[in-house]
Amino acid sequence: MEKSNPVREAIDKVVDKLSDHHAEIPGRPGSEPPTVEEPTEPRGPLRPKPDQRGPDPYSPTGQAVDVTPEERAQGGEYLTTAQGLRLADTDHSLKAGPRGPVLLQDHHLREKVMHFDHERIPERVVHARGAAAHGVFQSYGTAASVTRAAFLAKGAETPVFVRFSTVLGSRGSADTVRDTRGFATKFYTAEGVFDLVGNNIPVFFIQDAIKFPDVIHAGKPHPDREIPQAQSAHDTFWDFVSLHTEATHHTLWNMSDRGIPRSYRTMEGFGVHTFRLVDAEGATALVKFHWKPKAGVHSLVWEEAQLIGGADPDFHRRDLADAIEAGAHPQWELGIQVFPDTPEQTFEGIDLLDPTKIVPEELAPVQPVGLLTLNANPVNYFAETEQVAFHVGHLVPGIDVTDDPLLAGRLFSYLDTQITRLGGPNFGQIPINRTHAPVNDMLRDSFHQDAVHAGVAPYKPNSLDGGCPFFAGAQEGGYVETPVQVAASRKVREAPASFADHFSQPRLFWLSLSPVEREHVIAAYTFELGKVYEQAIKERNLRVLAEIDPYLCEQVAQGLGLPVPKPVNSLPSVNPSPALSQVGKSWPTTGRVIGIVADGAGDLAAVEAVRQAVLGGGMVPLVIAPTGGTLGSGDDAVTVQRTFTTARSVEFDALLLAGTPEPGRDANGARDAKAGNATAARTDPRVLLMLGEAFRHAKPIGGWADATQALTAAGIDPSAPGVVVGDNGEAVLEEVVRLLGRHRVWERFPAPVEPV
Ligand code: HDE
Repeated sequence: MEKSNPVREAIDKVVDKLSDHHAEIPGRPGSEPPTVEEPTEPRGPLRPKPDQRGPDPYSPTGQAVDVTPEERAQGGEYLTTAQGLRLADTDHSLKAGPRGPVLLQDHHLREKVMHFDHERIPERVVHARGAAAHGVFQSYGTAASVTRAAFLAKGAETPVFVRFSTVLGSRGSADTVRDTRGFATKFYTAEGVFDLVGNNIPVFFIQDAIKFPDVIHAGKPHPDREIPQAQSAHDTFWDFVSLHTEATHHTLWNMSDRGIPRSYRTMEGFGVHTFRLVDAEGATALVKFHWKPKAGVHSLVWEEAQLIGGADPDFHRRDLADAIEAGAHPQWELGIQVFPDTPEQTFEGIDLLDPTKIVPEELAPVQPVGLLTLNANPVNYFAETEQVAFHVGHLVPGIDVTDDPLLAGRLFSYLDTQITRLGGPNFGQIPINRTHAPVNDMLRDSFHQDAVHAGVAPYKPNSLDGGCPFFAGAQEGGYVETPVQVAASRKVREAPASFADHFSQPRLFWLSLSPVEREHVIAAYTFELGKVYEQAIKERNLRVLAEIDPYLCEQVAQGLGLPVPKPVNSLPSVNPSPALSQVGKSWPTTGRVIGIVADGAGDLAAVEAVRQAVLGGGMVPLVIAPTGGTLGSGDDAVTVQRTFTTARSVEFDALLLAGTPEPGRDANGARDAKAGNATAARTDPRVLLMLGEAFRHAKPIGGWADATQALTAAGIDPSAPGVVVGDNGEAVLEEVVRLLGRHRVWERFPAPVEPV
């Protein structure tokens, strides 16, 4: 009789739970190899995966519509035309004889090709490449003292749709480029849609919306050859940012590790502008919005980002979808920094209307107000991720805008751009954009009008529709603009004097980084400016760096082989904000990916125990073996997810090496020719490459039994920091997971030589 083992039982429970999700996903841990039969007769569509929930079906006027899952997906037994006519053939055009000319009367042919010809819509002019997910926002109620927004009341739960994006690249570009990331959230609140359209960097390149076309024209590829794609490492970008020095702060963030996030799940988000909150009595406060990832703020290293750009250009998109599918639902806390709404609109001397400035958290703590959980992947990329339209002007009672001149321009742009992108003013009727609040507007007609409006008087005042619809005051949940005082002044094209400070906050950011992060900044500037052709542009950028920090400037100048310029101004005196550094903290490891290199002759029971322990810890184990299929056979067989050919180190947050007890012997110590071969397989150049990269990228590496052999063959000192070798796989895993909590083995990066 089998002995009961409580640990084993606990693990089995987790695996069972995960298997529910994985059961239908070929090759995922815990899944059975699927058997897809060749269909021979009509049958219903495949059941949607549990997490494939479509957007909630609402009619254009807000009523819930009852739609079966089959109706939402491609469904039904027979192929039809768009008019519902059943079709007998879609493989051949109608012809006058098998070799004869095609007949114009073939409606199916004309309809099919016509529709295909128009499948594409213009991509977003910025933020074209993105990935999105559905989720829920649960309010803590802590913001209720400063805002009357219903979705921020205690216990409120609001459906959301979040789209992450890169800014510069086109829709088909790679995910891991150095760039700012968009973090846009649509809250389907009971009072109407609220959109928080933010970025993963808390400041922006420009202070006034009128400069947006300039900065984007400079950042996009060169107009003649349309290169480079999705990167800032080129002349026009560096030309602009060195001449328009209000861009310095944002550019410095881009050159820091923030410009290459590990995952969308490990990014912070920022509303950037200051917003105005209004409570039930009409009292106001100024706020900045922050998203704080529960998984911590983590980045790639530059070489890793570049390798992934080739090996898996969809890395971030895949990571988000996989995590959600596996049940490791990403979470962020929404937080607010609250400032008194004074006539000056400054806090501790910082101009709150200047979107190139942050307020350090040490001066104004970020107060958590609710929890965002992403729990469902889109069903259809085009219908949801591509067609979603965010707008900073989608506000709800209790949230209002300020006079930030960048925000003002955005209020125009986000409506305007949809006319070209989504083909007309009715984009709010597209399912993903529909509010969950009842709609009763007097907007009529135009392209893509879905509604059949009843009533004869879409105007006010009217008597023919009984005077309907009526107005709602604040008491009825109406949106009433805050009657803030507007300063009487002359009409000018000018910025306030405080906007002229372009260097104090870049220096603040620089000083807040750990030595390792500063070295990464230096390497990034050296790389990017190294790609610039014009000497004058490089020199001008060095002059900008001289205003931030002499060491930064010197190091980059040295890398470029150029003289070090002297600063024009004395260095601003600022206090660092330790909250801005990503190094030195420990974080949960849920959802992180652990590669396990194994082969047929190793101790498969140990491999399976480690695999289960990784799963039990809420992480994703991927077994990497010489070939696909399974390792071993029968009940003990371990499913292989990656082969030496398909795996690359960059896919994993940590790497484990399952050793063979002794080269040339099997798990029981008996001589075994196959075991000897297996050891050779683990010194395969592809495995050594994987180990070398994982080591260089400062990832935790673990191994047991004879794993030292492969480590040595890869040129890795088994006693180096973050390399864990032992006899027992599970004990090795425990230590590796502890190291992974710090994200990287920071000690492994070359020690900086910065003078104190
Ligand atoms: Fe945007 N921005 N932006 N932006 N932005 C767009 O809107 C614009 C700015 C941001 O996933 C566009 O629907 C202007 C700041 C995100 O669909 C467009 C200015 C911040 C997204 C537009 C800014 C953002 C956009 C393109 C200067 C961070 C993607 C397609 C005044 C706070 C949303 C679209 C998504 C998208 C204009 C500056 C974030 C053209 C004129 C600052 C996350 O309307």
